[in-house]
Amino acid sequence: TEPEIAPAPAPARSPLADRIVDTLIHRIGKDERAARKHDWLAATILTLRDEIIDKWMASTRQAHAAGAKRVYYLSLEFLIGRLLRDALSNLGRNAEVGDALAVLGVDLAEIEEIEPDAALGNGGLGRLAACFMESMATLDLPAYGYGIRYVNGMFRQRIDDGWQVELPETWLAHGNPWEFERRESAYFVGFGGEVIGNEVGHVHWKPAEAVEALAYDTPVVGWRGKRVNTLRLWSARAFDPIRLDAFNAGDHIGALAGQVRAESLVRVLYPSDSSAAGQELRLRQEYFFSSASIQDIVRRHVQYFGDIRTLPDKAAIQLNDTHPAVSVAELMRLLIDHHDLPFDEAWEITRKTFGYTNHTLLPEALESWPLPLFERLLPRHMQLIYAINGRVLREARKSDGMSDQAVAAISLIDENGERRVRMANLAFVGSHSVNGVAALHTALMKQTVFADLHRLYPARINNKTNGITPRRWLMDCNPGLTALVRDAIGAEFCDDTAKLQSLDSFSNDPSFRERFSGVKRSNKVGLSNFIGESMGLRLDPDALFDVQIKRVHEYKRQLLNIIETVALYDQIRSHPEEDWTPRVKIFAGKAASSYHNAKLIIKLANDVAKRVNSDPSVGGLLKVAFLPNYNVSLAERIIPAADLSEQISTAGMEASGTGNMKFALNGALTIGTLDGANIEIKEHVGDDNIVIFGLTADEVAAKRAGSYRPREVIEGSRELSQAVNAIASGVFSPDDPSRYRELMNGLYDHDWFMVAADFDAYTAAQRAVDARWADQAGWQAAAIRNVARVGWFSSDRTIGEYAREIWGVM
Ligand code: 26M
Repeated sequence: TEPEIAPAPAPARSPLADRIVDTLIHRIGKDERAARKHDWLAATILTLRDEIIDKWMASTRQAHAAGAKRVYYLSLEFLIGRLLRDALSNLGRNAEVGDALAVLGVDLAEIEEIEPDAALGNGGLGRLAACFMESMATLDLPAYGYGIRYVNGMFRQRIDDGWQVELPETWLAHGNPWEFERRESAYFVGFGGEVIGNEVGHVHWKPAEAVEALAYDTPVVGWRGKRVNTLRLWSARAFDPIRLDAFNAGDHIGALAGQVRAESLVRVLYPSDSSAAGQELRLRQEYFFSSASIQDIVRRHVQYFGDIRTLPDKAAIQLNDTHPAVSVAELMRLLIDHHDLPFDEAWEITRKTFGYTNHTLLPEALESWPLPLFERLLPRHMQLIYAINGRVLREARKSDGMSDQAVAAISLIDENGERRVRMANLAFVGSHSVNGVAALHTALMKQTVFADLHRLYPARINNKTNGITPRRWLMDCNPGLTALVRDAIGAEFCDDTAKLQSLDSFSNDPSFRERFSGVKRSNKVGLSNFIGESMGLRLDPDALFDVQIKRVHEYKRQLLNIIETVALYDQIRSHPEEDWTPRVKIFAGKAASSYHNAKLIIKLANDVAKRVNSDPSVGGLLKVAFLPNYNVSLAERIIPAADLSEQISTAGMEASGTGNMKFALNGALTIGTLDGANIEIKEHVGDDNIVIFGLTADEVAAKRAGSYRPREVIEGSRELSQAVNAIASGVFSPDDPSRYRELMNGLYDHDWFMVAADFDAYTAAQRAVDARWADQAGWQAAAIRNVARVGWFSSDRTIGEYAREIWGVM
């Protein structure tokens, strides 16, 4: 008989484990045996939060004692994702907390996985704000983020029979252990009503309605826990939550109407990243959060420094796109109506305080509000905007060579047709700095949308190329690669990604290349298992993983990728004898709920996937996967497993892109156009380590201005016409053969996004990718060089530039 083996004694509980259990009992109200995963998650976060609070208070005290200038980042979106892993790793507590939980029989990775993904943003702009918050804490800058605490953030996407279905996401369902409700920080925000008094005497705005803005603070932990900053999100409540007179008179619903109206302000994030909504509720959201934030900033300044006139020395307010642009008028109102400053002085303070970042040149995304709506909702701000406009237009008329047309383009009021307030012009004239987010984008700002404003204020536009935080987008999402890099070049890159450069020479080291491709392979196995379990699709981890994940928009050209996939499918079937590179085409992304073509493109990707994946004649050579519900957490899973990064927007249309940077940092090669930050990525990684194709921005502009005939282009390309015809005639939609007829007709007739014009160059580039893949040593070397050479795209570098060149805080 076998000797009996005594069970190993349970390892002693660490003080940390004891604290987690204590939190579980006393703050969650559960004992160990009753606790479920969510309870352990909350107990872990609350325990960690207690430690963060000490650093948080120290950071606040330090800024106060130093009389430091503070940075305020105003954004209607913060796409922060999950926070636990990020906080643990920035505090260097990953292993310790993992061990403590293991002793309690809890798997840290498992509870990390059930933390809700805070999706208070649409895409690039919101994620940038989140990366910036982390980098500002890392660089030890006293900074506050201001935004809205949406009850429903970005919708959850379900794919039903290939179609996108939008469901509400309830990220607060289990409560939010990260946040602190600040009952003491509440502000009155008014709407409507009338302005009393005149320009000469004392002016007073008497709003018809008001809500109370209530602050919720989330700590933002910088790398190595050096500093903890605050993300302050506003919620709304009625002043009288219930009108007792109405209630007692029997009007039970009417008594609650104020509360319902207030809550509607923070109910949902507008789920569009490409077209201005134009609805009254959106303007109300913008003003609500701008007013609360500016009041808070002004209150803090006066409390700390006593004199409102020193505001620009002690506060830099950055406007994340035009969504908070009404802040310019709100600060003017507070300075003039509440602090009794003369207009000129108020204007100087305002301009010195604000900076504005533009994120898109798409005309349909430029915000403007019908003048009657603006005037009804914000009558005092409308007066101030007229006064500002008068000043600016007088300046414009005085300057040499300004045509009437140029003056009209500078005006804050669009007089073409229905009169509208132009928020970009307001943000521009109200700021001392206006920046674009990549070199090409900034150049185009000067040439197009802001050409006349640029002539009037030639020193104002500047570039700040975007960046990404290497903590979340390398160290946390790709521990395998991080460990490998650390073994090779030491840990210095963790504090300064420029140090990744030393990895460059390892691209020539066969044994390193072997280990590097081993890490990539194991990430691909991980993703394959996830896709297998979640959608029942089996993938070959040795195939080339070709990935396009981003919001679905015509200018991002998922359609180009899908048509190329169809053409490839065709080729593989016609020439089965050829030596095809096994590929997995991975797509993910959400479409704005009202964006018809974007939703149809999602359906098409799913229809193509269905057909291709079930066709035995392509063997295992081609698979197509559309992963539902793209969000930050899914990106963290997919990016480390990618071989090829699709960045194929029509040149001149993607302001920067930031996914492009995340993929390169994780060792994927880019196939892309000369657009946005792709151009700068190419300059950093070198022409041999990126695959560039297609029209340049200038060529696109010239084609659009000239006589571009897409029909001729399509008919002149056998591969393209076959693929387009197949889609148009219902090969992929036998249940509804005309489903894609209109979509394909759009290519023949206008092709605004130059899908046809770039198709041949794109397929040629894809076949060049195949050839490179066949040379695995060469491929891995190029991938390693990407990792080594894109350290510059850290948001620490970006924020350093903002701090020195715009905010004056470093
Ligand atoms: C506006 C009005 C009403 C409702 C929604 C909007 C709106 C919301 C988000 C408009 C645009 C929005 O986002 C634009 C955006 O995400 N731009 C992206 O910004 C990134 C960060 O700078 C860049 O990398 C991307 O290229 C750019 O598309």
